[in-house]
Amino acid sequence: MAQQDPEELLEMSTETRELLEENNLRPLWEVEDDFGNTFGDMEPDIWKWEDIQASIDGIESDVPIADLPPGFQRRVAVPINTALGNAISNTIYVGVQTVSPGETAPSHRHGANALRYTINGNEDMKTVVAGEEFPMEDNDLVTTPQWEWHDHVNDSDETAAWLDVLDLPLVLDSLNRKNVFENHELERQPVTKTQGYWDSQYGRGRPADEKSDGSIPGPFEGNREPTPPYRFGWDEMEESLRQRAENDDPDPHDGYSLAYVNPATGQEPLFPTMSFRAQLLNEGPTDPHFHNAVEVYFVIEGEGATHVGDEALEWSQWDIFVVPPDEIHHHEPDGEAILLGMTDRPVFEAFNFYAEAEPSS
Ligand code: 1HN
Repeated sequence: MAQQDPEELLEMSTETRELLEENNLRPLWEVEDDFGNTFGDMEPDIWKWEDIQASIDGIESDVPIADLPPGFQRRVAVPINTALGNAISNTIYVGVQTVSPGETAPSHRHGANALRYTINGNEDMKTVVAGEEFPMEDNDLVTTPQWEWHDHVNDSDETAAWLDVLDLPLVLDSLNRKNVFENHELERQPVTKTQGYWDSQYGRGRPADEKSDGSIPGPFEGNREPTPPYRFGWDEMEESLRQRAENDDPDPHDGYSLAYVNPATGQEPLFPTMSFRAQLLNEGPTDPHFHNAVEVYFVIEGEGATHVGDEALEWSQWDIFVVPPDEIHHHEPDGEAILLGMTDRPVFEAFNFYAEAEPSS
């Protein structure tokens, strides 16, 4: 970044320069492009499921969760964008986690927002969030909002695998804060709600009891995060996607796209920091565009390629890939495909800083 141009150095007397240096001051023209840490340019990249699978199988057979160092016990393979060195992007983290039959990933809570997107699940694999057991069936998405206790309990006879998504690099790297963290005193938090409780608070029917002062209480009775604990069952999401494909016009860039809305607001984004969409692509290539937000994709089903600049990321089921900011990209499904699209766009929108455009041809 900002190199010190000898001519710029000439603009100040040695005396002035020393004076500034002694007082920890610098002239703006020497720092204007370099106000702090910068990340290397993120590269487009893809992690193929067969490689991820081999890796998670390997660590599953080598490392029982109980053998992980106390403190933070999760068995996860984490895609690393080599240009960054610690995660897939500088805002969104993804990892692939496994829990073997009979294992528990112990209860803890933290400041970062998280969600699970189930790859290999079943009704006896449960992620317990805020007192409720949420079954993790294939393609279900379950939120773990900030500071809610969560543990993962596999009462089935099959290994479960899912995608973890957190806004962790945003907290740790971009904002340079700690992910405030606490372990529960118990391995499994007490289950204090019946299954479906959080849906009774945030689903289509909601508490309506009037209080003595005439007001109707808000549904949220736990911590006051902006996003509730919630399970988006895949059956309903897929049905809505198919309805869109039957009746609506596709978006030129995203195909038939369905937002996971925040149940508290009925709108995107699901978290203040991350937005999620299921995208059905079945009408040939999408139109190229670019934007300043990052996009991370997980392939729910189908095959195809996403062209990013000069590169073609060729994907099939359960691959994970990343489209860096400002890169011109478009999708080219081979027949029908469904992608889970994840983006930090809400962070840009909060600053009124989001921009997208189509390339001038
Ligand atoms: C976490 O809490 C989980 O609860 C998974 O399953 C991955 C990565 C970084 C920090 C916290 C989980 C995580 C994580």
